[in-house]
Amino acid sequence: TATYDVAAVQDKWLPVWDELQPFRADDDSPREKKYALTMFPYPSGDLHMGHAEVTALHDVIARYWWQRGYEVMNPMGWDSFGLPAENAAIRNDEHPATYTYANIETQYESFKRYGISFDWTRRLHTSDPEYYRWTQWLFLKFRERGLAYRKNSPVNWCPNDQTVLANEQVVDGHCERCGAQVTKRELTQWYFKITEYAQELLDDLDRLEATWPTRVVTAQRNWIGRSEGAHVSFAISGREEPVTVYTTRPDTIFGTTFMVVAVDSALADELVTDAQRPAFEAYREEIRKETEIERLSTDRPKTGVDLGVTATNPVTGTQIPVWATDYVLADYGTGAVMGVPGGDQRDWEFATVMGLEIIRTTQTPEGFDGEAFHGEGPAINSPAPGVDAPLDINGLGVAEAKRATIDFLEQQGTGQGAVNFRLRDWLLSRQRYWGVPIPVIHCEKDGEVAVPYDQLPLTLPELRGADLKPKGVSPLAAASEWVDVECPTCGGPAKRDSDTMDTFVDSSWYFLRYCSPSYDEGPFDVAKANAWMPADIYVGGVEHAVLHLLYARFFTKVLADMGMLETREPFAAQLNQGFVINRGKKMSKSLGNGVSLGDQLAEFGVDAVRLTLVFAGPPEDDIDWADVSPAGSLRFLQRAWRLSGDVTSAAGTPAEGGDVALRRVTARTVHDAAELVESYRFNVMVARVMELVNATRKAIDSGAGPADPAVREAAEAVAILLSLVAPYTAEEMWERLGHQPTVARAGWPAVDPALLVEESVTAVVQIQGKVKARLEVAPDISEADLEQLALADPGVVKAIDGRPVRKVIVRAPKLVNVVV
Ligand code: ANZ
Repeated sequence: TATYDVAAVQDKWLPVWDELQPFRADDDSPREKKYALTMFPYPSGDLHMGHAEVTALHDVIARYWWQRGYEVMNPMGWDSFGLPAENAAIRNDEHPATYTYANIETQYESFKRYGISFDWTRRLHTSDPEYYRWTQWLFLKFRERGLAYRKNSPVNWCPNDQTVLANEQVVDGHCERCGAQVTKRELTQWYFKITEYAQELLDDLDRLEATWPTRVVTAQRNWIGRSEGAHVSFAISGREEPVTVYTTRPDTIFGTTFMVVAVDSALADELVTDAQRPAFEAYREEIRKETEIERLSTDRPKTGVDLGVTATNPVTGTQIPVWATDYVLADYGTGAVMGVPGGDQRDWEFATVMGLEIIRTTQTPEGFDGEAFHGEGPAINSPAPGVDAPLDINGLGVAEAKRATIDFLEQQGTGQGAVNFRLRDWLLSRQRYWGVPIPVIHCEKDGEVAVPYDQLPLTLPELRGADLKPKGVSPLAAASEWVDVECPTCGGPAKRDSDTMDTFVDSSWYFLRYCSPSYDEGPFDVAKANAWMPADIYVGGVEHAVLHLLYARFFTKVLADMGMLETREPFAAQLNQGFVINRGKKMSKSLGNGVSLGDQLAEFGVDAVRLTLVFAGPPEDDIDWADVSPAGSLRFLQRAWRLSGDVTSAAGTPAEGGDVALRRVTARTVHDAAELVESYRFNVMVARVMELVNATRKAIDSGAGPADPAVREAAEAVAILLSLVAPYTAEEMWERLGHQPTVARAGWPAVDPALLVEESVTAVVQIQGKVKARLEVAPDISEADLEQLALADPGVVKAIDGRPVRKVIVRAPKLVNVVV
């Protein structure tokens, strides 16, 4: 018997597919469009197991859509600016482009061989001037809309990468890229005003909930962090202007026994009295050495300094002390907090350490023996017994008490209901070379001047090796020939902005560029983008739950407001794959448990590796390479392939009249496979194909025989279903079954619905637990249909005898229990 030569089959089909280009998406096709998007890689090294997994999973969906008759756009490109290339360039004394484009070529060849159905005519690289020209264009448009601006503020600084980081790039106080502890610096930097879209970014998550992974939606909600409360003004002794605090609990105003201000805020510096200044400055020096995690840590003793002034509680008129502390953050809310030890644990600890008064304003539940209480309960001490105050909220629940307090403050003119977001504006400047130059010129006379649109792209100067060493300012600042320019407005001497953009800017719109990748009148052809967008599926890693996905959503909304996009959300549905691990652990050099994709492909072939990744389990789960069997996958593929050689009926033979039992299995498998793919249960789909292979083998060897047309029908179905996962094997089978390439566009097998109706099953109808009727029903009857049938049955109607039905319990297809 012939053997299945994996390498030969790969070598055979690759050039044929290259020639046929079966996955080229036609913008003008009359078919319904589907946009299958997967996260594009950084070009660092060759592809690894992670890439192999995510693209194998993603390809199941893209290839399925082609088979179902859609026009599918499945593009791929490279997120090719960024630090790895720059660091490699410093190490190797070369230009970052060398490393970048060499790796892109390597990955491109690997992707091709790996057989993913990408439309390579749409390939893009974010580091190409043709691409970043439009990143610069978008930046300038955002700036015109007031959505890109510069400000001076304390920023996150990575001392290792020598660059600032967005809040989103700081993970537990460390640089998300290199792991170094992040410090703070005061710098003037560019920001995108993503906060302007905070409410919409939050609201639209409600609609994404049905089609996005829950953990992504939750992570975004938490990151945006909306809270509702009030701004409350406190008059300050010896100062004209009051200080406003932000609180989520205005109802606790009667329990406010002090005010705390962020020690590193301008406000604290302004408020402190001369007498307290030395103590204040000493304390501030101490705090400046701390990291944000230390500051927010709940298990450190609270610290602070009395600023020497007092504030007046607007409701009670009480004078309270004003302190500076590190547990209040300068850039959240107003940087000042009304201290309520009874309701906030940090305030409780602070009051305890400093000897400040504690007044509970919410009734604690029976047996409560904790400290601060922030649960539900009626307001108490609001005002305290015997105290005369213009507001009385005693007895009200938290929500009513909040509302009543806000109403009062608003009438009194000392406060206002307010909404606050945790989300900050997106800091986008980076002090690195290998990124998009910010197209702005700074002129002493004219200030910030945009580089004229007709001068875009503003390309990077040629720097290499040691020129790129991090020095705290961008390497571009030292490239004087590039940096020193004439002001476009006055012609006088001016300097280019020497920072480059965060690479997340590049990836916030690449999915739009794919829709018209060589368009040169704008970032994308509006009509084409509207025809393809939103992407119907976005497959990628959950590590992007916040950063990339939030930024891309923000860009989409701004572009919609610019009239360039109809959709306000870029990704209609999303799937996150798990990790490929080995022996229970993440693959890493130090553990020596890495699995080389190249080795696996060489040993078992592309299809066996792809099949293994898809078959291992639900896509969201981690895959432990120690628990799976690419050798077993290969054996299965050989079994499937062998079927195609055994079929003896001619191609085109109608299957009618063939073995009905096998035809039923085929029909059921094809029918279920569609549902399984659409619900991302790819592993179950593969299992079903395996069963179909077994059934076909049995029919050939000991049943209908190789000439039965049902056998051909089954083998062809196997080839088409396998084309979603194992394209080489499927193509080879298809050819051996007498067809022209490519199986990838053969079309989904037609299913005769009559073959899906199985013999009926008996459903029992009980009333008060007693059997009153038996019904013959289809095995896949729905609960609703079964209930309706049961209640309409004459025997059942008679037994109910007009009594009201209190409850119907349906267990389709076997049981209906009626309670009257
Ligand atoms: C009084 C109060 C009483 C508070 C109470 C809570 C409970 P979220 O929900 O995250 O928005 N806060 C306000 N600004 C702050 C800052 N810059 N740094 C640290 N804490 C700050 O949190 C809002 C609450 O966090 C506010 O409500 C304030 O404390 C505190 F029983 O005010 B609250």
